[in-house]
Amino acid sequence: MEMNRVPPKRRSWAEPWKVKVVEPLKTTTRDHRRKCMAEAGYNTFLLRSEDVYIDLLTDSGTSAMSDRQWAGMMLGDEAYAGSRNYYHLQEAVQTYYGYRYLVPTHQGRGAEHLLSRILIKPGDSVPGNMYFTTTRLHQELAGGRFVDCITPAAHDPADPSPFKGDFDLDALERLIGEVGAARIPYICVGATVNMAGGQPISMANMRAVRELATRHGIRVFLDATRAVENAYFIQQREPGHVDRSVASILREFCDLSDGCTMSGKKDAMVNIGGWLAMNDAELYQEAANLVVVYEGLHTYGGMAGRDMEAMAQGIVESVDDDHVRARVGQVEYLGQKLIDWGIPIVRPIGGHAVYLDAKAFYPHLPQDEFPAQRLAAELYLDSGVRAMERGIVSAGRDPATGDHHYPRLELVRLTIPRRVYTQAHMDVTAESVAAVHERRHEAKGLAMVFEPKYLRFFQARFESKD
Ligand code: PLI
Repeated sequence: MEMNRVPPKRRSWAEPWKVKVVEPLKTTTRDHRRKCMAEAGYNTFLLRSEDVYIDLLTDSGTSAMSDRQWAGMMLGDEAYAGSRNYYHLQEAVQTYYGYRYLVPTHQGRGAEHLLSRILIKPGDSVPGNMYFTTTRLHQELAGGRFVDCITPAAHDPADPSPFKGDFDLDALERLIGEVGAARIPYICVGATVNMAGGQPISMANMRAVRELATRHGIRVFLDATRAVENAYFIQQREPGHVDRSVASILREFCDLSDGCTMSGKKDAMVNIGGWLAMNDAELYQEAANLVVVYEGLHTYGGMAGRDMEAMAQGIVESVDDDHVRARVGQVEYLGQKLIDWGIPIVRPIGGHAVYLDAKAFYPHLPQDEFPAQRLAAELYLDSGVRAMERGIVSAGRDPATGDHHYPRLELVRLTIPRRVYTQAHMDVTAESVAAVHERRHEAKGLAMVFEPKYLRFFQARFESKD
């Protein structure tokens, strides 16, 4: 007899794009992966990508460009000076981010370098809502000291607060009281906060930071790398914003800052590019002069004309509500699956990645035996899925004492590139994480046998303790 099927109440969303070009993936054997991992010194950054099946190392420069972005590549005006594409990019930044002046750079850290060199004097303190690796290094290389002023909730992977990227305003006030506003060149606001698990900062908190900064005469600079995803979380979670577009939230958010550094390789979905932007004319003059020394002329800053065109188009696409919903929705899909299976991840689920809690996976491993580094290696060995350590190795050493920083968060990041993988890839990834979780009691620690001086996580090598 025919069953009377009732359609499900829940209505699914689907990606607002269809596939036009595909890139074949290769599967590998466990034996091959074991050899590759040993050669890579247990560091997923040192694997060859052709030995990787599903690449969740990063969402940086790895997203899929649209047909319109690729068409833009053909419109590259490769003039040394005054390229038409520069003016398109300037217009996109002014429209969607709202800053008056634009200095293109080859990627985000190029912008961080310029900003740090211009604003930071030796002995200065730079408060932020948790460190980011390259950002803090450039602050330190300029003679500054990064001071973490993020809300304490950010350090607890199980805390479900909706805005774990918020500043602890008391900590910020305390710092100003201790060192004086004159020794704080700017407040560095990350949105979303990568090292906290892709967690957003609320509009209300950003507004409070702005007010506090204005009161003390301090600048506010945004790390806008994933500010679109941050705007989406504000729309979804913060009262009063649900009926607004992501684009209008982004604009209001950026208007609370004096400028930004930006890696275009994330939200803006290009393979390379970034920028520094600001509203202050004098600061712009300095940056436009310094960029010539380190990146290229102020109308290309290390980018080809075609890359600027692709980025201008990518910005327009990035703020589309359907796009952001599907993008963050895919991350949510993977994260929810892992939560349902009892696997410890950072809560709430982040915007660009799901973060496995390696301390909870491997409580038998001390942090200086690199549990997250081991977990990322185990995942690759199991299935060829590549993830990234975001724990003690990424945190590096305290320049004052030379000791490891011991971050409370010891994480492995499963980072989802935009418009690249399907729901089936998420299923395969989740099943591999579950298999590694089942074998968690067998995991052994690692010893670091090579440690580069700067940003050691990229190139450090390890040996297994078994
Ligand atoms: O990789 P860059 O130089 O284009 O951007 C540096 C950078 C700055 N801020 C933030 C929040 C980042 O996430 C960032 C780069 N992130 C990378 C490469 C990542 O894998 O997360």
